[in-house]
Amino acid sequence: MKKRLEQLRKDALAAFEKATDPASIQKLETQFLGRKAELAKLSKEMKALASAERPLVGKLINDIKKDISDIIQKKKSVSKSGTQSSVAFDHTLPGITPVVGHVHPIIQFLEKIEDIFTTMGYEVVEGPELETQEYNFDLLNVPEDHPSRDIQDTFYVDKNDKRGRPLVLRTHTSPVQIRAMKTRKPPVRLLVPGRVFRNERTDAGHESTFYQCEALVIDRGIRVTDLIGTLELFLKRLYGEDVKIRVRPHFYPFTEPSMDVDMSCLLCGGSGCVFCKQSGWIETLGAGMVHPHVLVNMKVDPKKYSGFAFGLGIDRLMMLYYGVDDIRLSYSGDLRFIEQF
Ligand code: FA5
Repeated sequence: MKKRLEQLRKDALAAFEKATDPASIQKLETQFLGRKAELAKLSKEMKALASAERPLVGKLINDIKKDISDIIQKKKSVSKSGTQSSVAFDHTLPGITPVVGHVHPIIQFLEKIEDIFTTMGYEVVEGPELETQEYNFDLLNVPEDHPSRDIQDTFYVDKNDKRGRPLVLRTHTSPVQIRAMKTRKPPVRLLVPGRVFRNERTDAGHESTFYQCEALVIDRGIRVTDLIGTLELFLKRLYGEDVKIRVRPHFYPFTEPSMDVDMSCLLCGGSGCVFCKQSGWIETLGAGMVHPHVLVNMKVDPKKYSGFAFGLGIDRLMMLYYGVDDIRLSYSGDLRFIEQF
């Protein structure tokens, strides 16, 4: 009996070794472990054996069953993973292109501006979007009851500063002038890009969230002509030699004298369109010579030093650069717009 059992083990293992597909493994399982299998018959015949021999043969039968079960398990897992991989991974199928984002057109444009100014020796600094009224207004020569606060109406948040006044979403990048000068001494050339917020009624040229880029230069003997020369050089580097600029007197509490600088509308070539409100000009930035009070707030002596500052409206400059006629497109999240850049 032992001989028959050993032969059976040999035959079974050899048969399973050759089997590759699940159907033939299943067939062999029935053939060798089923109720009518040779092994089952031999188990029944065990009763006829001498009692001394029975445990030995019983153990042998169990060993053979275990060997056959092990090889079935092994074969099934190989055949299963083989089947899965052949179905799930087909090298010849075209791949799925992953969706890859890219830098927003406003930030791409801001980087161009930073490049122009950093080659002129400017240092790029940033400041917080949530500001105290002190930095956003007071230290820029805009006291609490000053009417020019109304021009930059903003969003106040439900959190107070140390003086118990609500914090504001900054209305411009100018507060960073004061913050930056806490740790610097003249001469300085600073560039401050960032997001600003205003309680605006939106239209093709106005948003309630938009980008500005502030510049601050303080040194001995800085004059208005340095300011205008810098702006002209910057705008020509950005848009080309043909660009025309127009300087108009304006009022900003933090500069004296102050001016607004317009650029010829590149969308309509100056003939008038919805973006330039039919005027042929676009207001692109505010500028001026830093007010002596503001210099004092920066702990800079106005008798020794003078400076200029300007705040570029990045969105509008970007629109002129690419020919975009509605500012709201930039913040719409519309991929048909974003993917063009
Ligand atoms: C200011 O914000 C001043 N802080 C600029 C400044 C800095 C003046 C330093 C002097 C010295 P103003 O409110 O004009 O100024 O805004 C500056 C520019 O931001 C504008 O010329 C315009 O291009 C842009 N801008 C203003 N409001 C909006 C708006 N709602 N949507 C889009 N762009 C705007």
